[in-house]
Amino acid sequence: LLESFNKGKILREGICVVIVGRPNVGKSSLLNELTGYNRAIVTDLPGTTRDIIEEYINIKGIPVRLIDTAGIRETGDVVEQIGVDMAREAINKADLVIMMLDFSEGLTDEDIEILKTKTLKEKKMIILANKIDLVDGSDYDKNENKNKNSTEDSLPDIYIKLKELLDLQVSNKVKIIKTSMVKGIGLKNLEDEISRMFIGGEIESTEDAMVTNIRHADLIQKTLNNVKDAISAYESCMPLDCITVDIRNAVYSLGEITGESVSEDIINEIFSRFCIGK
Ligand SMILES: Nc1nc2c(ncn2[C@@H]2O[C@H](COP(=O)(O)OP(=O)(O)OP(=O)(O)O)[C@@H](O)[C@H]2O)c(=O)[nH]1
Ligand SMILES: [Mg+2]
Repeated sequence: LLESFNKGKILREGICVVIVGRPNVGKSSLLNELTGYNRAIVTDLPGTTRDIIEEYINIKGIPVRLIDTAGIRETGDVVEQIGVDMAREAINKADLVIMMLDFSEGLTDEDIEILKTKTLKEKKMIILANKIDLVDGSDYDKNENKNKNSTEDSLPDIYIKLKELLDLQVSNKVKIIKTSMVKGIGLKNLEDEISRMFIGGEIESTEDAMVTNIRHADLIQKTLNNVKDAISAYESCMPLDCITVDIRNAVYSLGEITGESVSEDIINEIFSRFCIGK
């Protein structure tokens, strides 16, 4: 029950997903694909997005605050520079960073600069190798279905370079997915991966109960501790009176969750059977 709390918190409060990358890789196209309409301006001019664009969407039951950012690069343009600073700042509030690359151009120095961003290291990250449709002879369609979760095989060069860049521990946390925004490839994989990362896959409607309230989670933890204390007191042959204190606390904690005030009468009733004083 307690384990369901994290999942419950995510389903209730949602997560913040920030899309970053150098200009023109397809970040705004991703935002548009995920929201289902042309929310952001998309052009073939690098530096199109200059502001932060936010939309609320739902990914497999998870409420997602999706943030599209300005392409990160060195720029002399004052307005664009403000956008780039905002993009870097947005990383701080992300629960998940989607780092987008243009696969047809490989891993560039600008990509590497972004990947070296300090704040990125502490974040959960998915790397999207986008524009897979532009790559010659790529049998991406077949691969996506056949090789649903393992995209590394088909991205050897980028993957090896990325492994070098990100230390091993981080690279284990990082997933690479091939995508094409113009052909709508890889979006399902992306959604599956997000749901796997945060709630461990599908939401099961058959789950008995789910704790979504932090006070309840605390009270369940308290109850568990009290019960464990009672058991260890019993095992170490403590007097029954001592065990009673722990059990009574456990009952009180549970009562606070259900809203039932556990009256002295109930306590008396329970403990009279043990023939001990309360
Ligand atoms: N062939 C191909 N073109 C794509 C793909 N995704 C995006 N594009 C094109 O790439 C160009 C840039 O797309 P955007 O979505 O504006 O890129 P961005 O990363 O938001 O760019 P900035 O806002 O400048 O940082 C547009 O012409 C898109 O149509 C893709 O998967 N394949
Ligand atoms: Mg954009």
